Formats: sequence, C-alpha cells, structure tokens
Amino acid sequence: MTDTHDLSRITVLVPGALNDHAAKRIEKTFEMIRMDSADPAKVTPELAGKVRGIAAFGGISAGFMDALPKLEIVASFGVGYDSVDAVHAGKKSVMVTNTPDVLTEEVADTALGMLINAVRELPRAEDYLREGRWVKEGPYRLTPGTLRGRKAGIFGMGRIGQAIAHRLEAFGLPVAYHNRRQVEGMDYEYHPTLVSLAGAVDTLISVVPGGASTLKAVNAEVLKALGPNGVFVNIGRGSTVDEEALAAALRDGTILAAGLDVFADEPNVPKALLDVPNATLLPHVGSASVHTRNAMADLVVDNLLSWFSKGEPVTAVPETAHVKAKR
Ligand code: NAP
Ligand code: 8YV
Repeated sequence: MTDTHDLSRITVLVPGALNDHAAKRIEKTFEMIRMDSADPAKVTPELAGKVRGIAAFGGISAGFMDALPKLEIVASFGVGYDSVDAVHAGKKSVMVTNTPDVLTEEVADTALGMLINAVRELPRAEDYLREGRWVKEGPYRLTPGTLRGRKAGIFGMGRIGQAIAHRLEAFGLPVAYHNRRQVEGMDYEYHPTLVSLAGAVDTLISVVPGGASTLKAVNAEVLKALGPNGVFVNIGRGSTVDEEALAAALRDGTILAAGLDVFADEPNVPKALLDVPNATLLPHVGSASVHTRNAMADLVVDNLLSWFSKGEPVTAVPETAHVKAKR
C-alpha cells in the first residue's frame, strides 16, 4: 500500500481521449501522462519504467500491457470492457476495473427512448415537421407500429436488462429473457436460447456484453423468428449483431423496425443501415449525459485511488477479481 501523501509520485497513463472530469481528478492526485493512443510501439523506456496505472476510455491490448512491466491497474471507463484484454490482465496479475451500476438507469432510459422512436417513428415525424411538410402535406402518417399489445424479450437480463424490464412493465408490456443462466428468483419467462426468445416475443432488446460468446448472435435466424411485426433494439454492443443480416431483414420486411445505439465498427455505420428508413440510429449515447458520465468518471478515479491507497479496487471485473496488490 502507498501512503496517500505519496500518490503524486505514482504515474497514471491516459492513452487517447478521456472524460475531462476524470482527467482533472487524476491530474490533481497522480502524475498524469497522456499519449495519443494505446499503441505498444509508442511506449518509451521512461514510460515502461514508471507507469503503474492506466485510465482508459478505449481499448487496452495484451501487447500494451506487456509493454508496461510496472503496470498494476487498468481503470476502464464504461461497464462493458470487451476492448480490454481482461483475461490477459488476470494472468499477468494486473487489476482491471469497470464502471457498473452508476450508468444503469441512464442506459435503460435511452433504450426505452430508442424503442419508442423505432416503433412510433418519432425522429422521422420530427424531420417531417422541420422540413415544412406538415404545413404543405398535412398530418404525418399513422404509424404501422405501436407499443400496444407487444411482448418484449431481453437478451442479457443483467443490471441494465433488469432496469429496462422494470420500465417495460410500467409501459404494460410482458417481459421474457435469455441469459446463459436463469436468474434465481426472477419471475420473468426464461428462454434457454436466443432463437426461442425471439420466437416468443415481437420486441427484442439486446443488452449483452460484446466478446466471443455473443459475436453476431443476433443473426438472420433470430430476426426471422422475431417476425414481420418485430422490433429490434440494440443498446449493448454492435459486435453482437450480424449487421448485414439486420439491414436485409429491415429492407425486405422480415422485421418491422430497429433502434441501434451501437455498431460493430464505431464510429463507422454500414451504409446498408444508413439506407433503411425503418432503422433509427444513435451515435453510442446510451450513458452520454453530463450527470452519468461524471459518475462514471468518479468511479474510474475512485478505483485508482482505492487501489493505490488501500490495495483494493472498488469495482474489479470478474476476470481479475483474484488479483492482489503486491505492496
Ligand atoms: P451485466 O449486469 O453483466 O449483464 C450482462 C447480462 O448478459 C448478464 O445477465 C449475462 O448473464 C448476460 N450474458 C452475458 N453473456 C451472454 C451470452 N453469451 N449469452 C446470453 N447472455 C449473456 O452488465 P450490464 O451492466 O447490464 O451491461 C451490459 C452491457 O451493456 C455492457 O457489457 C455493455 O456492453 C453494454 N452497455 C452499453 C451502453 C451504451 O452506451 N450503449 C452503456 C452501458 C453498457 P449470463 O452470464 O447468465 O449469461
Ligand atoms: C460508454 C458503454 O460510452 O459503459 C459502456 O459499456 O458502452 C458506454 O457507457 C463507453 O464505455 C465509453 O467508453
């Protein structure tokens, strides 16, 4: 453990962009060094000799960790940490932390907003007004979609999934879900496979983490099972979706509409998705309010402070929960 008075001698590296509130707090307490990206080739011998912590908004590879032999902790900004090689960190006894809970309600709010936008075409109706078409052409069309009578399925009934489920219940929609494991004591209808869930509902909300186990899980078969009145919302990770199959399903009426906050290759959005009018698209803004991003920033910094002053993090990811401080 480090005496709290010594924290200014600890070097924390910030590769790439970082939330201002987090950067200001880190700078006040530690020696903060910025570099433009987390590229192992850019690690100088000086950095290799002194960096003990990383605060990261983007990905951290195994190679970058290996280039920093004194590294003890990667404090990642976000609850999803699929871009940080946490398994490698666990093997190297490097702690990885994320920012769960503080963003749950904001992200659930965004998911419901996207669902309503997709079903009731609110962004398109607003464009219609702004383009002067209400005046020239009369009322916007009646929407084929409605939330009324829908049944929702949640792919990933974790913290955010449950917050979305509570909101859906308040909207009067029955809820079912698919996880790898049934949640103990949960009354919502459980489906052991994603296809079975999609076949049982007409509104599918994906909020699973990215990574190998969910890669392109939402595919043509799942979308076909969702059916022609189907609405798909993705607030989890873009990698979870076969985007080509999704664009085709939206184009040919296999499903009715989609609301997407996340994409496989951000910030690039496939043209096939930009081209379909029945997709409502957002630039990954699920948690993006000042309030919630400040709370996430505080948790990033609190993890660094707790690790370097008490020898334990606040929110370790499961892959590194076993890692102990060496001091
Ligand atoms: P969480 O509490 O860990 O929940 C994740 C859920 O997904 C768990 O219930 C888990 O259950 C399930 N799951 C994981 N892998 C699965 C698989 N292969 N098949 C089926 N189910 C699987 O995480 P959270 O806090 O709710 O966050 C969820 C994700 O949302 C994050 O990882 C992140 O990618 C995304 N997110 C996006 C935004 C945004 O701005 N759009 C913001 C925050 C978070 P089992 O382990 O039993 O399968
Ligand atoms: C952040 C997110 O925008 O927490 C997550 O998993 O996707 C978002 O809240 C993202 O992590 C920023 O790096």
